[in-house]
Amino acid sequence: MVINGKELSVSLKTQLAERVAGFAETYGRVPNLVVILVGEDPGSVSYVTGKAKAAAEVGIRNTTLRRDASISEEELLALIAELNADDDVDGILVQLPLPRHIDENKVISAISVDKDVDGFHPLNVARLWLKQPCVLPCTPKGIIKLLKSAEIEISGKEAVVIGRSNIVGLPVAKLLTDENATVTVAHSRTRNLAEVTRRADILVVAIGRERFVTADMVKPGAVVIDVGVNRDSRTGKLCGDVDFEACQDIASYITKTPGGVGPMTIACLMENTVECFLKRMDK
Ligand code: L34
Repeated sequence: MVINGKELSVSLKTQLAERVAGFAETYGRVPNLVVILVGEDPGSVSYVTGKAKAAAEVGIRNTTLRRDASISEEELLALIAELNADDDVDGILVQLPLPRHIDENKVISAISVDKDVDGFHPLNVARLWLKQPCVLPCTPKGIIKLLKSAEIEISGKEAVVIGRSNIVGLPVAKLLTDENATVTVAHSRTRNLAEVTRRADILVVAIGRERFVTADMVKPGAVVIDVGVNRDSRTGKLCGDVDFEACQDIASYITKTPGGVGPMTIACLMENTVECFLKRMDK
């Protein structure tokens, strides 16, 4: 069975739109999300466009600020400081990756933790690991929602995450642990990777290599969540980290790229923006 992330994202956005519809009357304004895009990376341009479109659908005000790849770290930090100080801004997102001359950690830390809709700020990361209320990173949050929507039991299951990034691999491993899965984080130095992944009842793949996961790596009946969004080197079309054609008959549930995790990332960003807005209105 294919878990349809596109469909679930539509229903999540529809529910959010219904809530946001009352905000102008209750709070005098709607949530305001500012996205900063540095450079012209085609993937980033496409994702940021998707975010603007979703914001419009939900009724969230959105501005995308495009800056040249040559922007200095200092200029970018100054822009963030300005947005931090702007009371009309509820969420600030700096699309990653950034050009190499800019220190991503410095930029993420500069965003006010109350406006950190990505959940990437060190304080939000700490809160996540301490199980304190926090903004959850969008992709891991979307993955848990996908699993729950398909009524997949997580508790007690063997979960294997391939990839150990701060954005996906590590936080999704933490969320799966909190759902009482037994979690293994595999990565480029893992020995006998196929042996490890074949143990997985739930396999989450976030490495960014096209069709990296082949049929022999998947246990029959496993749930396979493909986080990858790659350009197929042969056809130029989007494809995931999982060889979907080969794995779909082995897995019990599987996501597809496009139409899987990506749209859920964006829907969860909308939810996080609403959460940050409401928390700011409360203060
Ligand atoms: N700051 N940087 C920051 N926050 C994020 O949450 C992200 N991410 C990742 C890259 N950098 C970021 C995203 O937005 C990945 N990502 C993302 C978002 C959306 C989609 C994919 C990745 C998505 O919508 N994918 C569609 C296809 C889009 C297309 O046609 O290009 C899909 O169906 O998979």
